[in-house]
Amino acid sequence: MSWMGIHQQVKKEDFGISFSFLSLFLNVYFYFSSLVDGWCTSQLKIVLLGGRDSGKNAVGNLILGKEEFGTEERTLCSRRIGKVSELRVTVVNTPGWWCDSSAQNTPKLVKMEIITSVALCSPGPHVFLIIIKATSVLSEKRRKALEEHVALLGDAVWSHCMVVFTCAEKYKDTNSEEYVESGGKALCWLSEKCSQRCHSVVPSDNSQRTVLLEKIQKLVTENGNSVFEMEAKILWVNEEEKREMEERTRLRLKKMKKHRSLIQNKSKGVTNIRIVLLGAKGSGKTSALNTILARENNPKPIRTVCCQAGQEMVLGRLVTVVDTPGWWMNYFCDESSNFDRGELALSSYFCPPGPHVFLLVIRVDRAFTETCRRAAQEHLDMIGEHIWSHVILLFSFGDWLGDTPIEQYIESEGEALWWIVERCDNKYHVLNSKMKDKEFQVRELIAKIEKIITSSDNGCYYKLERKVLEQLEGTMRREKERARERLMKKKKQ
Ligand SMILES: Nc1nc2c(ncn2[C@@H]2O[C@H](COP(=O)(O)OP(=O)(O)OP(=O)(O)O)[C@@H](O)[C@H]2O)c(=O)[nH]1
Ligand SMILES: [Mg+2]
Repeated sequence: MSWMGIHQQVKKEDFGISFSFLSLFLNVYFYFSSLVDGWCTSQLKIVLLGGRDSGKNAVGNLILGKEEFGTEERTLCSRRIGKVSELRVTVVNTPGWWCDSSAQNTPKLVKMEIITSVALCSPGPHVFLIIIKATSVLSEKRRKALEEHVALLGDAVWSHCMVVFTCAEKYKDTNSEEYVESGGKALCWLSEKCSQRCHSVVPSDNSQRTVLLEKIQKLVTENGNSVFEMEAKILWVNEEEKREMEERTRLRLKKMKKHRSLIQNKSKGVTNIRIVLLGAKGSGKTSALNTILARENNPKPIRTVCCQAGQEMVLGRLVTVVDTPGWWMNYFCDESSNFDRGELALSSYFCPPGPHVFLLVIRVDRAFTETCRRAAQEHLDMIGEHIWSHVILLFSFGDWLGDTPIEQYIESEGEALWWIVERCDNKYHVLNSKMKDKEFQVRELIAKIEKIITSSDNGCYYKLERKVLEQLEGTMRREKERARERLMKKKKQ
């Protein structure tokens, strides 16, 4: 098989789970590919870095001159190879981070992929393009997030970096110097870090490709055609962590497959299901309620302040879902307001005689840190001691995972998430509230809930205690009374 034949085969590939055979194949490929690269001087290897929605896909497409990268969110690197004049160009796109989010809050999966991008350009990339949306302000917080994510590749990376501003057609006459000048301290810092190598493009305008490639070529020449060589230890540790994560993922997938077949066999006719949604603020609770009850999602969601119950017939069952105000992701129980704590404690009473399950909503597009874990544990413990046997983890933002199995996210995240998965007896489900056809996701969730209900003789719901209810109701009534009095007083004044 010719070398080009091999290149054609790997031309379009997303690199996620590389189980043993694939891993072996890739290693052999990279080895030989690096030999070939040594002989061939007309090579250009580019890695795209940047926050989410910064325009990485569009810049990749502009460089390669065709629609090679899709617009959907991804957790994995994707590599495309194309020919530009006599140059063989490799472009590796990396998953982006949330612009305001520190590296600590970025899922481990994404961080591992950013490092993997270098391995996908063996023997190393010539250039890293840092993509920034020209219209977004690079605040100090965003600058710091960018610095932390680029730092994953080691200090030496900066001499291979160039900033690319992506802008709309109407700004095509604004050049990069103007962006830097008007962008404040943070952008000046970035420009300096990249030795003033900045360029602005309108990605939809193909005529801008040549100038962009010339700028890239200039950087390559300045670096004496050398490629970026990452510290071997970083790559090695990353490879090792990935290998271990893949092995754990394989085992978990096997276990869950067995589990799923048991669910299908066990399902019995349940006519009434009661659910309480719990989770951090903005985790996707209200969207989950709408998805489960087959309601339209509000295009401009508003924060849930008080508990609210919704009820619909879903797949032949009467389903009640209680939405709750959440806790701040990094706040422990004593830092939450009395009001929020009261609402959480009362949530079960919105679906008498008590919920069959609590769905603990966790976003998969964020890291699940030890602080998140402690916050969740403390708030759930506050609701009730015996709550845990009724908790199912509901992973929201399933669309962000793309084709990556949730098991890979779980296994990459580490101890804090493993603890909570274990605490919920490995009961979890993924929800993608942005998907058009959501029925199959709900069907599977209901099957999982029914398995919990039918596995116990007494219908197995979380029973409410009259005494606690009376106490809580009394407290809430007194608070409301005081609030009313204060309002009257204010009106009089
Ligand atoms: N892409 C994506 N976005 C989602 C998903 N679920 C929720 N969102 C978005 O996340 C944001 C917060 O969602 P909500 O459902 O309002 O979250 P919440 O937990 O009810 O928030 P609070 O009521 O403020 O605690 C909204 O902008 C949703 O559109 C999902 O599965 N995928
Ligand atoms: Mg809400």
